[in-house]
Amino acid sequence: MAKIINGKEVSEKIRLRIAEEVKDLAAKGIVPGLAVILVGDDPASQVYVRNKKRACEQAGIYSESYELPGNTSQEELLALIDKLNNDPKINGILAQLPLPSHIDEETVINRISPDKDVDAFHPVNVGKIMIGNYDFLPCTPAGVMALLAESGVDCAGKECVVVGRSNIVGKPQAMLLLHNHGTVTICHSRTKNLAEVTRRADILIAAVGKPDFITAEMVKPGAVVIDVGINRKADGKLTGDVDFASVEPVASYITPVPGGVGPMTITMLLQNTLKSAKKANNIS
Ligand code: L34
Repeated sequence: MAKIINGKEVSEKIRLRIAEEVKDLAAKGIVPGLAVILVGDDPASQVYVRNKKRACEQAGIYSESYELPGNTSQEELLALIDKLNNDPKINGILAQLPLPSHIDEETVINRISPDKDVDAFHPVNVGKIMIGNYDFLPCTPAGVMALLAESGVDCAGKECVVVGRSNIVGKPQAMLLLHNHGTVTICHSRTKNLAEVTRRADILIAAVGKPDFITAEMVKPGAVVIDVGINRKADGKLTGDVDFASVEPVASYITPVPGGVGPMTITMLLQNTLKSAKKANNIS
């Protein structure tokens, strides 16, 4: 029987600390500000953006949200980003992904000022993470590291296997595990004998985007299993990349979906926005 890592509970704890710091800043006349841009009406993105707005409110962070129609042009979106880059009320800018197919995500990410890039997707911030001297950590991988730390799981010397190689999760996740002294393997769709590799993992991170992809046979008994996936089944229910029912009895720790990594992604966004506001005001 695995211990369930409760991402909601860990999130609440960290968000209280953030709210305290925001209050201290407010006493100095500083209010951190986040702008969230959503283009189109993808229902999942709408839920995530709503959760982000609510989390800002609860933490005392000022937020603006721009819900733009699906036919918004790239030029219009870039013009909005330029405006927000120059707005002193705004410390963080986030363009919710995925963007509609007529908009080039890389162009949009590159346009956000690295100083306000609270997603840490801009090449300048990605490069800083590679070197290990960063301002912002990407929210989802940072959320995973915070869950591990809060659960008392030490990565040093451990076999860490990341399944998935996206720019948003897999690649930066591997780098953060490496910074924490893990021995890191990244698996992907061309990996041979995947189950053999995942079975080596002391810490297994699933970020594939395929429902219930990681099954018990792929998990070493006693492994720590972190499920980054969030998939919607036909009946509308959420499920992760891990087949929770079969893996839970094998693992030592496991995160649920929902209520695992998802809330932590938002918590790390609040943390980055706070950090950005402090940096803009020369507060360490
Ligand atoms: N730019 N795009 C940008 N930054 C991000 O950090 C994201 N991501 C991912 C998608 N696109 C992005 C998110 O915000 C995924 N993501 C995200 C955020 C919040 C939640 C899940 C994914 C979340 O709140 N999850 C809840 C359940 C929500 C529900 O009911 O659908 C949970 O408990 O997992």
